[in-house]
Amino acid sequence: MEDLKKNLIGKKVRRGEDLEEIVKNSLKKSIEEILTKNKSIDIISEIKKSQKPYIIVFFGVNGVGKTTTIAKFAYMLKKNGITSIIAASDTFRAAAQEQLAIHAKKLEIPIVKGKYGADPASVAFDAIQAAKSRGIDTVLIDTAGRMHTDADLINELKRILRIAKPNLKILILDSLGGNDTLEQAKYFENNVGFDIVILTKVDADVKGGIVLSLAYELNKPVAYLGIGQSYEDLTPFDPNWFIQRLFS
Ligand SMILES: Nc1nc2c(ncn2[C@@H]2O[C@H](COP(=O)(O)OP(=O)(O)OP(=O)(O)O)[C@@H](O)[C@H]2O)c(=O)[nH]1
Ligand SMILES: [Mg+2]
Repeated sequence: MEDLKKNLIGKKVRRGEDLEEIVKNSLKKSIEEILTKNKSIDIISEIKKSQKPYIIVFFGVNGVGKTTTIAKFAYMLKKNGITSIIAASDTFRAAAQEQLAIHAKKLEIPIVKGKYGADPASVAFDAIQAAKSRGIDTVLIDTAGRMHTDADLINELKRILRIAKPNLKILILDSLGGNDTLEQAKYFENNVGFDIVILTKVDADVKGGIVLSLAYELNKPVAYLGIGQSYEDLTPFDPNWFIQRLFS
């Protein structure tokens, strides 16, 4: 709104010019500036030029799509000629291990599992060791969903991060999460920090306004969008696509 005031008040409008169009275009420009301010890294080239293994931890609240996103991510890496190993560090939720093992099998990617209730940080550690000894490019660490009310799980996540020392921390957010989503992002930022966001379930016909709040309030880029439930359904975030959708 401040931008609009600054850019439009006092502006001369010629006869026949479409006022609505002028306001819309000014708003689009402001939104574009906000969205392009925080450049997301090119993860593929980052991995290719980094020392092996490149370690990524995925986290977020329950059910946002962490595990599914890891499978999509591993698929994307594979298509780019990058090998990965998955650490099933969600030893908390029933069947989490099996869910990830099914993906790993389908994708023909190695996985390190842990027993139900086992220490998730040591599962991550074992996966990193395996990657080192087998020359695998990336380690993708899945974690249990956690609410900010759950101090134990947050401390556990801190421990995983301390031991894994990841190159990249990815917060998974659900585009259907509504107003709570920004609060989640703030909470994770203040407690463990994160580098980029992957926003899931964008196929559910949402405008995804959270993208704008993240960029504006937290200076965090959305790097990828989840746009469905199959492996191909992970796409790099494109500000122009988002703006078009917002104004459609
Ligand atoms: N439509 C749609 N569904 C998705 C997307 N990403 C994930 N899902 C679905 O969301 C549900 C939860 O996904 P999971 O990957 O198990 O979520 P999670 O964050 O690992 O869940 P917890 O480990 O229990 O915290 C599953 O039914 C997924 O298929 C997406 O981009 N679009
Ligand atoms: Mg999961």
